[in-house]
Amino acid sequence: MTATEKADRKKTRIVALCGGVGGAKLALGLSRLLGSDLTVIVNTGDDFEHLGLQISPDLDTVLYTLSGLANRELGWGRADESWNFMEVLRDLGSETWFQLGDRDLALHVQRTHQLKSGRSLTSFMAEVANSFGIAAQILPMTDDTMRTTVVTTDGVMPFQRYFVERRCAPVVEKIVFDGASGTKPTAQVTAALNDPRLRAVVICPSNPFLSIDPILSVPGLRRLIEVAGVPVVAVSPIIGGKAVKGPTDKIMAELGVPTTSRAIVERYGGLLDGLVVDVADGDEVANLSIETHIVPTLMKTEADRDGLARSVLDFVDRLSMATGSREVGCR
Ligand code: FO1
Repeated sequence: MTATEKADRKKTRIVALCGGVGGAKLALGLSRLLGSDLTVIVNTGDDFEHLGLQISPDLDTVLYTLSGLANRELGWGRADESWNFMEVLRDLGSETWFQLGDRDLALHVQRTHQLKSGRSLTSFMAEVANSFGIAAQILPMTDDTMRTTVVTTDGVMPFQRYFVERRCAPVVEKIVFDGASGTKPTAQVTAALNDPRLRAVVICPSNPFLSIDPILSVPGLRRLIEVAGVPVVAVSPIIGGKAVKGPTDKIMAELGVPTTSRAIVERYGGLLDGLVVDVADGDEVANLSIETHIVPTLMKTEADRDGLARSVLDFVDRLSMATGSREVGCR
């Protein structure tokens, strides 16, 4: 075997599944360690058309985070933003419940134009990521349309109306992924999960119900992970019985699910080989049926993000060595 063939066989590549803010922080840490060896598959169930524009909030959060352009205070959108467009919209009496900054706006206008011209979301995001200097691949979970819809005690509402306009206040009864059965994984998603150099699949600490479930609802995508033959690990979004940010714990309570890391494992239903859990929840995950890695998971600083990413990679490699790559992941 030549040196090039040997290098090609090395398992270097990580696929991360990711939603918005929380997940993107770990994706950033992973991207700093892995560069082009990282592929991030991102939820597009939150996407919607607003003011005639195609908005892809989670893709854009990952894009801005990995390029260092993210607005850290807001958790979404761009840093150094101005809001002239919104001010004029307000003066004109238009809807302003969903804030679009001037710099951010350019991305939505360009995406809308390109998609209308027949370009795929995957191809558009690849070009933008490249122009932003991102080495990792950022892939929409599908190029087809799936829309997260929230059934609440106040009625059925599209995701962004529930999340942004209503600030997650309505009580959730059910979450539905409209159009899921008509979607398929893209060629790029399939290739990333079939890649012989795949080292592991990492589920970022995103909301399992709102951000990861839509990804796993793309028909065939979950199966691609199951047969990949590599460790599959999740980082729990729960710290000390609470979600760090966002409505994860509120939604879990409303759906009658305990806000525990154990419940996260049950949610992923047999997909996981390992769970990364915060030190505050170490006792709670004793006797879990899968391996656990108990470390601080709160990511406040760059050092936290890098440290957690490094720790997750150590964990997946430990799992690979312990189980043998032929057994791990062959569910
Ligand atoms: N989140 C908000 O809470 N309020 C907003 O006005 C808002 C605008 C917005 C614009 C572009 C974008 O890419 C994201 C935006 N988000 C906003 C965040 C986003 O809607 C949610 O955080 C995600 O969908 C959940 O992951």
